[in-house]
Amino acid sequence: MNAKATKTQPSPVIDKAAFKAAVIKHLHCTLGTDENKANNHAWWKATCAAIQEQVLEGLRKTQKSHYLNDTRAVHYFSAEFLMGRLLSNNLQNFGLFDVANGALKELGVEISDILEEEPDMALGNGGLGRLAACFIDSLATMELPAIGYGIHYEHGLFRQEIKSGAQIERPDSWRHYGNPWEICRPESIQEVSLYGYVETKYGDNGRVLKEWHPGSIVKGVPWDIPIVGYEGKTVNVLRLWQSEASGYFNWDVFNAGGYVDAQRENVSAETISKVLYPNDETEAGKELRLIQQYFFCSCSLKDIIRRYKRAHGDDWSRFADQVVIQLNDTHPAISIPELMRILVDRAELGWDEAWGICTKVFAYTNHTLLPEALEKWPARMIEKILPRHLEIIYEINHRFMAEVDKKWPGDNAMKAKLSIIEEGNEKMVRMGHLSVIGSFAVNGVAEMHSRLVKSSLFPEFDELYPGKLTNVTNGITPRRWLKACNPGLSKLIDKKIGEDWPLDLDKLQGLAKFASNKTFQKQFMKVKLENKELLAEEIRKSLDIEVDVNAIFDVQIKRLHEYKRQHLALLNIMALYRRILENPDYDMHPRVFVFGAKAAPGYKLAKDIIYAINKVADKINNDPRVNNKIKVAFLPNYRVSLAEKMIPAADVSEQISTAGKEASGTGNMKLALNGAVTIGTLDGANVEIAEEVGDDNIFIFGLTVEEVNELKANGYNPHDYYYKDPEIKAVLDWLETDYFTPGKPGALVSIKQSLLDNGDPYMVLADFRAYSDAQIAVDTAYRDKERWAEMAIINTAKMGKFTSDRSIRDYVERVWKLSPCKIES
Ligand code: BZD
Repeated sequence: MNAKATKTQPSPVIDKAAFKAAVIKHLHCTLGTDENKANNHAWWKATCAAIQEQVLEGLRKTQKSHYLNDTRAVHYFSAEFLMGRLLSNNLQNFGLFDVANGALKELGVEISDILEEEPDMALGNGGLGRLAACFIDSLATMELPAIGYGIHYEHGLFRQEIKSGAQIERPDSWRHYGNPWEICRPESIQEVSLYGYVETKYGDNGRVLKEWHPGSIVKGVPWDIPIVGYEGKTVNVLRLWQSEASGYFNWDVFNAGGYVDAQRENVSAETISKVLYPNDETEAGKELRLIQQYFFCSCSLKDIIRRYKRAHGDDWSRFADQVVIQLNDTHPAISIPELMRILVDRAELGWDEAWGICTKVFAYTNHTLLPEALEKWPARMIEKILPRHLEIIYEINHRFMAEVDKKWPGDNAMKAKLSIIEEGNEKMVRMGHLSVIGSFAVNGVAEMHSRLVKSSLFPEFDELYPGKLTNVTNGITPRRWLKACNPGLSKLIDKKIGEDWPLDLDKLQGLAKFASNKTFQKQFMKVKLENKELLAEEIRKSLDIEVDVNAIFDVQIKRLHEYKRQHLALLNIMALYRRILENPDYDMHPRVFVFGAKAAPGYKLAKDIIYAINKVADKINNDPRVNNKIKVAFLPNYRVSLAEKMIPAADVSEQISTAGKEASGTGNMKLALNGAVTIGTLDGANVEIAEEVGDDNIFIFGLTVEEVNELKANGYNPHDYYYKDPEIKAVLDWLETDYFTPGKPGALVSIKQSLLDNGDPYMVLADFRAYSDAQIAVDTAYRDKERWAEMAIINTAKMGKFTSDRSIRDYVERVWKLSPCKIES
């Protein structure tokens, strides 16, 4: 099987004149305006409508080919898809970007202006959601039959405003003026049951039958977003479910008594898909969140089964041959008991047959080891919302406990450890255990992470199910994250090595031999400089800060979390500032520290860190003594479309998480691909990036996982570092004064407290000196312009491994066993 796509630049399906005519037609007939009246928003919509004609044609052909070939397909279940904008991507993938650009120019419209009109589809928090978006791009590009299933949130991740330095959350209304890409499919509405009770009956042959009498039923309305593969041949679908009231109310349940109060507490149908939960890496345990999960899983499974039955009727024997479902973390894990319910209670299959199917259908990806992020639901909550599912979970667990007993006879501690049910004050259902038990494959997202999944998260499962736990290192789509976002560099690469690298990223290797070529270095760094000029303009517009484009652009973009250690970067900035104040001749190359980060609204310390970065920025940016050696820019509302502007302009990529905490990271790959040099710890995929680029082209510092564990085991005391290192002490003490927050002493003290009184859980102080020294090494390296250019080029050249096409190829070979399907025209 060769799922690796091969060809080069897509050839345009229509020419400039035809595209121009299509835009005008839609301006007139779809939007009811004309060339004289149209504003940028109308031009944007008309352009989308023009390309959507091609998109829908591709979609129809793809669906027909998949149907006629009765293809096995992967169903990517994810509560999040962080899609960003689609217009530029769709134009690129059809090879129509230049055509559209030319057509719009003739109409007096700048394409860059209208691209800015598109609201981001921010239906995700961060890496996990963006990974899903990159994966569906690769799946379509590689002509693999695939559907993404998720939730049609009315409000995506909140919009971040910064007021007096602090994060304010505002609602995101991405569909407020209509979304030109999505297609509503009322013909495929599904119904989802909630609440109620389970009745036990006995069938003719004494078989126990369970009937769930739901308390309420909601409708799931599917919205399809076409996903255009590069070259525009396969157009797959992302199907997102929106909840609606069905009008069903079970008077039976109501009259059964005792339900009056319970019903009053029930969530209303429309709220289910109202808003994306903004917490990453913490589990909130909210009822609505569980309902969201069940809602989209149940709709999606029913949709899959409907499609399967159309081809195979009631013959379940081929279901697992046709269907594989990838669970993006445990958020869709409730699918496992839901499929069991459908098979056992509805299709009336025996338990063993049903379980046999189930465990051939599901595969699970783990994205975190952080204990607070591992999902657990109170059994009582599941019982209230999904009473039948709790019974099924107990039955799965009962049978699993028998397996455990066979392997470790009489070992009750082992049973308690591996059980799906965590006993305690309140019984909890461990969704990770359920996912491992109910899946045929489990993967981590980078070599090191997968090793830790095996050795510290699920070691006994690895023993019990040898070969089930595996690795698939994450990847990113080079179409969005180089070709589209960095046209200058893309064109330079095209000229140097040809145009087929977006489909075969290993081709970038071909740049390595030019890494020491002075002319190529100049060309490469000229593109970088132009990208820095664009970002400088963005910083000026957004923050009214002037930055020097000859400074080092040092970029840290990711969710704000203690383990990602934005505060380590902040402490170093403060230390540099202090060095300059103590010695005005302190020798450093000017540097602009650029941040982008959202904090979960309830994560106090994360918000305090944002506030601190902004307050320190205010002070430093306006202090003439700094003499422009340091600028700090916190760009508000970090999102996909902002990342597309920041990444091409980065010289330095900050990947400084505590070793063992970042499962993979994907921003690290995007930045390196665009020629940024990484300063990072040996964590997540940084390890693999270092392997690819070589030790001379990356700045690795800090404790290793083993050292972190050893230091913890021996009793880590951050005070040791505070008292031994005068600079650490001075910088932490500074946070307690009102130097950065005039008139408000103590406004930044929570950071100091977390690092001293709270034991510095992520070992910021232990890594500070190594980090600060590594930053001096970066500074020195940057001053050697040629050496730096060589490093930057090598970084781009060696990122072939991190295309999401390679990740998908790994999934196809190790997990999904899928074949591509050619689309007949
Ligand atoms: O997943 C991230 C990890 O932190 C990264 O290391 C990794 O690269 C990516 C992709 O594998 N995890 C998340 O992004 N997690 C969430 O966004 C999330 C969302 C809701 C609930 C829990 C976690």
